Amino acid sequence: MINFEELAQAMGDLDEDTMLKLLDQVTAEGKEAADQAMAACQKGMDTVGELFEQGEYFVGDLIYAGELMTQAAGILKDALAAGESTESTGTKVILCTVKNDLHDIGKNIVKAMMEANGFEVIDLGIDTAPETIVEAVKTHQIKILLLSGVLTLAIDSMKETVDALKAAGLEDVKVLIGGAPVSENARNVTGADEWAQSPQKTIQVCKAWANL
Ligand code: B12
Repeated sequence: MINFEELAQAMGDLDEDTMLKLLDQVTAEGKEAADQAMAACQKGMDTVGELFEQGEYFVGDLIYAGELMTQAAGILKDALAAGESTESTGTKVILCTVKNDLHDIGKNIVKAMMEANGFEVIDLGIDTAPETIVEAVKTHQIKILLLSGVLTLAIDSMKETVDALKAAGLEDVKVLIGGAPVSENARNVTGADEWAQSPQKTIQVCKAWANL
């Protein structure tokens, strides 16, 4: 029986050895355990964030937490995607973290899940300026754009990106915003078409947009 509380605690404590030991058990258990493990890891990251706000952890700890979380996501990736239909949908999407935001772990999880569901994902990386996104949308003739952001500030960059698309005459491109600060209110403010917190909802919405 996997102790997910212990996993959340290990992530919060930045205890790599315990994390690796528990994740090793998870991968032997399959998808449901992987979903629960991912939730536990995120809970651990919330603890890291709280300790950072309280001044107990510093930026170096955030960097290390990011490395641990990346490692965990890499270990869980295949188990999380187990059972998905990997047959190509023939649909290309662009995904990136918006300007002024360097967080990419959530984005990378969404990318892996989209690819596991047969989408071709063009990943523009982090801190992506609206002009870069508009250029890429034109070059690759994209109809679906996924914007990731974890900082509250990211909402401003998402709005700038939607405005830049409209200014370039690309109103027909569907935009989904995702990440911790995103909500229905943020969707309204930014002018995006949809919002999501989970890769699962993103896949559903993208399939509907692509008429799959
Ligand atoms: C690791 C980390 C970092 C690492 C990131 C490394 C990396 N490669 O990403 C580094 C060290 C770079 C970092 C830097 C900073 N960070 Co930081 N960081 C974190 C931490 C601890 C974990 C983030 C994480 O990876 N979580 C796990 C992943 C899986 O969760 P996620 O990113 O939220 O993604 C999930 C969802 O949001 C969603 N999602 C994400 N993207 C998308 C996209 C789509 C399309 C969809 C559908 C869903 C989706 O799906 C994912 C899976 O469920 C968080 C605390 C927290 N509670 O998350 C703080 C946190 C995000 N950071 C914070 C801060 C303040 C900073 C700094 C300003 C610190 C500083 N003083 O320098 C800088 C900012 C740098 C910048 N300009 O971006 C604050 C943000 C506060 C705010 N509301 O704006 C937080 C919340 C910590 C805190 N409580 O204070 N950070």
